[in-house]
Amino acid sequence: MVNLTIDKIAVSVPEGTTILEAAASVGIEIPSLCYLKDINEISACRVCCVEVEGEGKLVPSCNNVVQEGMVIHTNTPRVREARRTNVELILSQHDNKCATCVRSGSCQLQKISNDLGVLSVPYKSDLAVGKKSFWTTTFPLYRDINKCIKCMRCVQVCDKVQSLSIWDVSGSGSRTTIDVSGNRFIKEADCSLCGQCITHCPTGALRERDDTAKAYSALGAEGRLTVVQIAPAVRAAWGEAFGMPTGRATVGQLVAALRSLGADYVFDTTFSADLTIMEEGTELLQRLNAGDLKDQPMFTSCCPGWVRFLKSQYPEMTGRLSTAKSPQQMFGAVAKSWLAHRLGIEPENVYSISIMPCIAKKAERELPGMQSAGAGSDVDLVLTTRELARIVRAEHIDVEQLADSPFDDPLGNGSGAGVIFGATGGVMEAALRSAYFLTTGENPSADAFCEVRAAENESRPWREAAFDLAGTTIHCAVASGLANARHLIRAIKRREVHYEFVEIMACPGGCAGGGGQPVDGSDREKAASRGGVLFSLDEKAELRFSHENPAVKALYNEYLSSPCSERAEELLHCDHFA
Ligand code: HC0
Ligand code: SF4
Repeated sequence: MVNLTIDKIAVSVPEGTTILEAAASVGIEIPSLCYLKDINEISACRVCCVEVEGEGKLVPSCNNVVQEGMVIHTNTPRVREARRTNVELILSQHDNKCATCVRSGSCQLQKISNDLGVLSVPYKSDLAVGKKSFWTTTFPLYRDINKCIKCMRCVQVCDKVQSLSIWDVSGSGSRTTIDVSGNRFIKEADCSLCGQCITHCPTGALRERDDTAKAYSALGAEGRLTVVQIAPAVRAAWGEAFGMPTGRATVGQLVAALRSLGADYVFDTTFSADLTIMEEGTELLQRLNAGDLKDQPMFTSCCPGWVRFLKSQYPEMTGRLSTAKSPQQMFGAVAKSWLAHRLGIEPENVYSISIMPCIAKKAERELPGMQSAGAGSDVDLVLTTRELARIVRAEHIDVEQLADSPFDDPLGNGSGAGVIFGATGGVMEAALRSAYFLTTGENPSADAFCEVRAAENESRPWREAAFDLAGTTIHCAVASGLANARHLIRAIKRREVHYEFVEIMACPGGCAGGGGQPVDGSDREKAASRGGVLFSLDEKAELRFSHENPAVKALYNEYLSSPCSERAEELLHCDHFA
C-alpha cells in the first residue's frame, strides 16, 4: 500500500492507483472532462490538475500514480486558476449556446464552468466555419463540430469498447478536431449506431437525430390511431432523466405519461419479445435438427447495432443470424395486421411509435423487409428514451406525481422473460426457458438458466454455458460490447470454441446500457444497475415464460396458426441479405 495525504486527509491505497482514484476513495471529487476509467486516461483537458508539494508544476491527476509520502492539494487558488484558464480556453473554441443545447443540464463542460464561476470568456471566440462544420445528414447520429472539446472520449470508446474506430483526430494546430476516420462520410463508415460515443460525450457534440417534432404531430393527429410500444430497458432508466434514481419511475407511470401526451394505445415490447422467443426458439430447434449448427452457431438478431456490425465486419457470417425480426419490428408488423384487424380499422390508419433505449432502432425500421404489413413502414417512428424525456418535460408532466396506468390489451401483455431482453444474457435465458418447454413439454424452473447472465471478472470477454434439452446439449455464449463480440467471432472462426446458440448485444450490458438511454453527466456506468432492475421485475412477474403469454397464444390461434408458419414467416421474419 502507498500512504499519502490529500487535502489533509491520510490516504492509503494500492500501488499503481492514480491520484484521481486515490482522492475519490476518500470522497474527494476532482473535476475532469476527458477522463474515462481504463478507456481515456490521457489528461487532454488538464482540468484534473492538482498541486503536489515539492513539485514546481501542477500535475494531471488522472494519469499520475500516487507515491509514498506525497502531499497533495486538489483545490488551491493556483489549482483553481489553472483549471479556470483551461476551461476558458476550451470555451473559446466551443459554441456556448446552452439554451439550445440538447445536453444543457447534463453537460460536464457547463457544470465545470458554473462550478468555477466562469461568467465570461476573456479569449477571442474561434469556432470552426465552413461546410464541414454542419452536418445536414439524416443519419440517426448527429455531430456538431463546434461543441466538440477534443477530449478523445468518442475516439477511444468506439476504438476500445466497440472495435470500430469510426472517429479520429483530423486537422492540426488550433484547427485540430475529431472527424470520421479515413476522411469518410459517416454514412459510408461502418458505424454500428450503438450510440456509445454519444453517451460518453461530455458535451452536446454528439447526439441522436431529433425526431420529437414528428412525434408531436403524430400524437396530435386526428383520424389516425397512435400506437406506442415501450422497450424493456426503457422502464429501468427513464426516470433518471428527471433526476430520479435508476428504477424509481415505474413503467406504469410511463404509460400514464404517454396517455396524457395523446397516445391512443400504449403497449409493451415485451409482448413481441415473447413472440420473438417463439419464432427464434422454433428456428433454433429446426436448425439444430437439420444439422445446420454443427460448425457455426445461430446468432440472435434482435439488436440492430450488432446486426449492422456483423454485416459490415463479417458479411460472410450474415447467414448465421436468426431470421426472426427484432421485437420492435415484430410489434410493428402485428400492430398493422392483427391489431388493426381486431380493431376493425385500416392498417394505413395505424401510426406506430416505439420508445427505445437505442439509436440503431431508428435505422432498423427503415431496412428492406420492415414494411411487411402492407401499410408503409411497420414502425413509423422511433424515439430514444432521451427524446421521450424531452417531450415529457416540454409538456410539464410531473413524473413523481403520475399514478401508474396499465398497458392496453392485447399487445400490452408481456412476461418476465420478455422484460429481461433488455439486459445482456436475457434473450438467451428467455429463449432457453421456452426451448426447454418446446423440447420436453414441461416448464423448467424459471431460474434454471440464470448462469448465462453476465458476471463481472470473466476470464474471457464472453460468457458461456451448456444445458441439456431433452438429451441434446446446447452450448451457448453471450457477449455484449462489440470488441467482445469480435473476440468471440474470431474464436468461433478459428474453431477454438463451438456453440450452437450465441446472443450478442452491441452495447455493454445490453439495452440497459443502450446509446439512447439518459445521460446525467456523472460518468457512472449504469448498465448493471438498470439490468438488475429488469431481473428483479422478472423475479416478481406472475408470468415468466414466453410460451405462456395469453396474448401470444391468441395471436397464434386467431391469426398465425403456429411459429414459423407461412404467415409468421411473412410478417415476423426477414432476409438479412435483402
Ligand atoms: Fe432492446 Fe429488444 S431488448 S433490442 O435492447 O430483442 O432497443 O430494451 O426493445 O426489439 O424486446 C432495445 C431494449 C428492445 C427489441 C426487445 C430485443
Ligand atoms: Fe462508434 Fe457506436 Fe459511435 Fe458508431 S455509434 S461511432 S459504432 S461508438
